[in-house]
Formats: sequence, C-alpha cells, structure tokens
Amino acid sequence: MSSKSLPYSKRDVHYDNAKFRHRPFFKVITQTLQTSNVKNHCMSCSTGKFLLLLMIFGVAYLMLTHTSPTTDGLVKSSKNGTEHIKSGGIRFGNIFRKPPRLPPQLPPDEKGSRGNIGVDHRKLNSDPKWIARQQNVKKAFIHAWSGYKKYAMGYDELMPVSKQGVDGLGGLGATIVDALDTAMIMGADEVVSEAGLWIETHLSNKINQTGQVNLFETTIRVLGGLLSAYHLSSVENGMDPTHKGPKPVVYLETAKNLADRLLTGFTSSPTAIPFGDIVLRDPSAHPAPDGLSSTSEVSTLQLEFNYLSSVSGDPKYTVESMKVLEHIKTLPKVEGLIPIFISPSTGEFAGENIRLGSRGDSYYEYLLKIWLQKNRESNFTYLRDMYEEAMKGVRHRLVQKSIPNGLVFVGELPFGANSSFSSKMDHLVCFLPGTLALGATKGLTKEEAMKNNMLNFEDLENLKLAEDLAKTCFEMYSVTSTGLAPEIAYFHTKEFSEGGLDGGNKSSEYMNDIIIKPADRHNLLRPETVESLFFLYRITEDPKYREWGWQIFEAFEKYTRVDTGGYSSLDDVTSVPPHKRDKMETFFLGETLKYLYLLFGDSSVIPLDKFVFNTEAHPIPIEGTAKMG
Ligand code: DMJ
Repeated sequence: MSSKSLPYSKRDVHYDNAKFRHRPFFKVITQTLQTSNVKNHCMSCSTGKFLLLLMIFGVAYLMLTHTSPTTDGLVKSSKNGTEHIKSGGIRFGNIFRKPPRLPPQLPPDEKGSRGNIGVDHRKLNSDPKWIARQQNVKKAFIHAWSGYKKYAMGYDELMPVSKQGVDGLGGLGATIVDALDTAMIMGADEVVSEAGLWIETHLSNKINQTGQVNLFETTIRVLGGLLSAYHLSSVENGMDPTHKGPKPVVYLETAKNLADRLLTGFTSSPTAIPFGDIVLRDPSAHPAPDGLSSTSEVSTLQLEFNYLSSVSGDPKYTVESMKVLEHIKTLPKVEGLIPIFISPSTGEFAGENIRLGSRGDSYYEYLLKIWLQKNRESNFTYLRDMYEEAMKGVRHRLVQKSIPNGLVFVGELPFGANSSFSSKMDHLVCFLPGTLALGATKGLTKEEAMKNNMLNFEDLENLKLAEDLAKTCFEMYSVTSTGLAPEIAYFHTKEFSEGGLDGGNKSSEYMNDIIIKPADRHNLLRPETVESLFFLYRITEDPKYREWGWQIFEAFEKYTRVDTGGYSSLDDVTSVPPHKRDKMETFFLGETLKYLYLLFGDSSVIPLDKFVFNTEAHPIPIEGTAKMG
C-alpha cells in the first residue's frame, strides 16, 4: 500500500491537528475574537466586560497549556510499579515561557480506548498481574547486570559459571552499551549510572586503541546502543531531567568517534559493499578471510548511520551506508529473495543459498525499517517495494506446513531457487513474525489500521503469516523438556522426516512435527521469539502473546539463571537439567529482557509509530515523529 493511498499521513495525526497544535497566547485571543461571535458581541460591550472576558480566556488558555502531562513514551519506575515521567502543574515562573513543542497527548480517558474495541487497555495495562510480571523481568535484568558487574565489568561478555569476563566482540565493553537503554527504559537508575560512567570514562580510549572488530556487530550493538542512549537521555525527548549518567552529548561524541572509524569499511572497498573487518585504532578495513561478507551484515547498518547523520548534521554516514541498498536494488533476485553471501570486491552475490536465518535475516528487516525510519518518504519507496516483493517471495517459495499438525514454518533453499527445499528453520527466523506484523500496520494496532481501511490484501496475508509463524516459534519452545527453543529446528514434511529426534516434552501436541538434531540443541538466550511476541501483542492486542512470553520468561528463569549473578546459554534444551554453556550474550540484556519488559508493560512506552527498533532492539526515532534530539 502506498502512503499516498492512506486516508491521512501519521504526520497529520501527530502534528497538524489544530486541536493539539500550540498557539501563542496572543494568537489564541486574536483568533478567538476574529472567528467567534464574541467579536460581535463585544462591539457593544463595555471595556470592563471586555477585559473580564480577556482574563477568562487567558486563564483558561494557561491552564490548558501548562497542566497536561508531557510524556514521550518514556517511563520511570517507582515503588508501586511504573509511572509516566510527568512535567506540568502551574508554576508561576513557567507561565510566560513558551512550552516545548511536543507531540499531542490524548486526554487520559481517550488514551485507553483509542481504536480499541472490546479490550479495555487501561485495565490491561494497570493489571497488577502484568505489573508484577514486568517487575520480575526488571529483577532478572538487575541480576544479569550484577553478575556482569561483579565478574566482567569492561569485558564484552560475562562467563557466569566460571565468573570471568571475555572479549568476544573486540573488547569495547559490549554488554555495557547493549544494556544501557534497557536500563533507561526500565528505570534501573543505578545501572544507568554505572554503565554511563564506564562509557564516559573508558569507551573513547578503548575505541582509539582497539584492534579488529566486526563492522556489523559493532554497529548494531555498540553504535546502536550509544545512539539510543543519546536519544533516550535527552531532556528534550521527554526524559526526566534528573536522569542518571553523563550528558547525552557524551554518547553522541563517542558514537561519532566510533562511526568515523567504522566508515573506513565503506570507503576502502572498491564497491558499494563494505569490508566486514575494521581495525579501529588505524583505522583500516579489510574483507573477511574468505573474501565474502554476509548479506545481512552489509545491509544492517543503515538505521544507525542514518540516525547519526540526522543528529550530527553530517550526511556522510547516510551517503556511504545507503549505497549498499541502492546497489542491492540493482542485483538479480529470486522473487525478492537473495543469497546469503556477497563479495565486496565484485559487488555480486556469491553462491545461491537463500534463507531468512543466519546471514540473511536482517536484510529483510531493514528494508522495512529504514523506509519507516524515513517516515515513508518517496525517495525510499524502493525499499518498501523490495520488502513487499521479498515477503511475497517468502510466502510463495519458503513457507510450508508441517505434518501431522500443520505448523506453518519458513524453510530454506540451500542450493538456489531451482533446487530442493529444506525444512530447516533457525531460531533467528523468529524475528520475521514481528517484522511482518509491523510491515502490515506500520506500527498501528490492527484495530486502528482496519478501522482506517489501511490494510490491503498483501498486508492481511502478511499479518496472517505473522500470527501463524509466531505460534510456530512459540511451539519451538514448548516442545522441549526445558521449555526453551533450540538454535535450529527441522519440520516434519512429506519429503523430510527423522524419527526419535523430538524435543522431549511428551505432552506437546507438536512432538512429531518438530525435529531437533543433536548438534542444534543449544540455546543462546536469543531474543527473536519474544521480540515477535512483543510486536504481535502491540499490534493485535491479543493477550495470548503476553502469556506465551511469560511462559518463556519462566523457563529462562528456571534453567538459565546462575545464582551468583548472570544467566547462561545452554548446551541442550531437550535434557533436564540442561548443562550451562558459561556465556551470557550481550543481547540477553539488550534485547531479550527489553522485549519481555515492554511486552508486559504499557503500549504507549516506545510507541511503534514513533520508533523503530534496530536489529539489536535499540529504539531509534522515526524522522519527524519523535523528537530528533
Ligand atoms: C542479535 O545480535 C541481533 O538480533 C541480530 O540481528 C541477530 N542475532 C542476535 C540475536 O540473536
């Protein structure tokens, strides 16, 4: 659906509605006099009556503009749970100060019921059960951080069983930066202070002295984390002015230093496809040892670089990074689907392996999200078109149903379009339900989108697929003895079956549909399924997604928690008790716990029509909707 065909643009709703637009004091008076019969009446009024009227208007105006809460999708936690950050109330000194330009706020009674038939949101969001569950996620986050802080502060990751740190990502303290905006969203002030202080004191030095890092991992986790922290900590974006941690500019300056070095990956390549390995201290860049880059890695950098261009005013980040997608647009595809390797030396795809799991996944995610980030501006329509063609391709070429119980899954074409189908599905593919739902409604609830006639045939198909796949992803958890998903599952089809490789939960009705091979039974605390449950819940408002999320959270608590601090990935989700792998990935704090926390909380926090989440769950404002800092 083109944005032209929409009954209105989001911008109209948020800014151009006269009901909400700020008008200066004297404009209110003069416009009122011009447009109402007050003017005529007053022609015959005495000066005294006129002044009285003027005073009444003035007082009414001041009350309206100085008492409304100014939340912008952020929350602060309190002893009683979660509260919106508020400013307001009449303070005399503030009366003649121009109020900040903020998105309109619906009055509380409209807020809960907007576009919501049959579900009382005020009730759902203030339900003590979900408030308590959300607080449990926050406790888990603090427990994860405390282990990291005790045994691994400054390292990339915690090894919670052996109680030490490890630099698996080049040594930029990745857990700290990945976790920071989660702490901000949760109102975990102490973590915000500790992480902020470490960044302010150490990160620039580390960036200047570090050797080799991976362009993609560093961009999505470290650059994305810094930019999100910058946005969320800026007072003008609605953050509590007493927020903990350094000034937002510290995050921005550190992000620029990092991005300037990462940019070498683009500028040293002979094609539009960047080199994947960067030596930060030089800075210099070179291709990965086999000379190839993962397609998802080169196409999952642009949300971050675009936002940095917006806030720094320097277009170079956008210019370099967007060349990748402009180039991929020109390459041959199979119904919008592309191989998982690409060569920075030739700019061509390498091999024919097509999948939405590892090395393919976030290419499809960013096509949609960059278009949304750019507020669906016409220069970026090509990305939406590429996304829609690809999703059609997914439905046509990659989606099948398992036997005997018909779980919908996304398989692979390991040898290209004209070769055999594999019923293998990585857990990584479970990002797709969330992306499909977001793409269908563009962040509105399904109810709102339907009411406004915004869903075309493709959107409805994609939304249906999103719901079916979310169920499959959830069943990948509940089919195992631990209630946690394996890294990879295969689905039983007419062409593919293997006996004796079930997940171990004999009471699951999908025991015979899902096959888990011994080498694929590990769990890395990955976020993709809970990420999709979060999007599906926000969009469909169906409470089952929250219940599923809670079930998954409980399984993480039961089997991955390490008492001395932190959580650990597992070797085998089909055996109880599972052996711990001794690694807490940064995305457990950056993504998994953040999505669970948001899933159980109020839907107005980080609203989907004002933010896009980068692939590491760092929220980035949609241009022209949330304040740009
Ligand atoms: C994260 O780093 C990102 O979500 C990425 O897109 C895929 N892999 C991990 C989480 O599983």
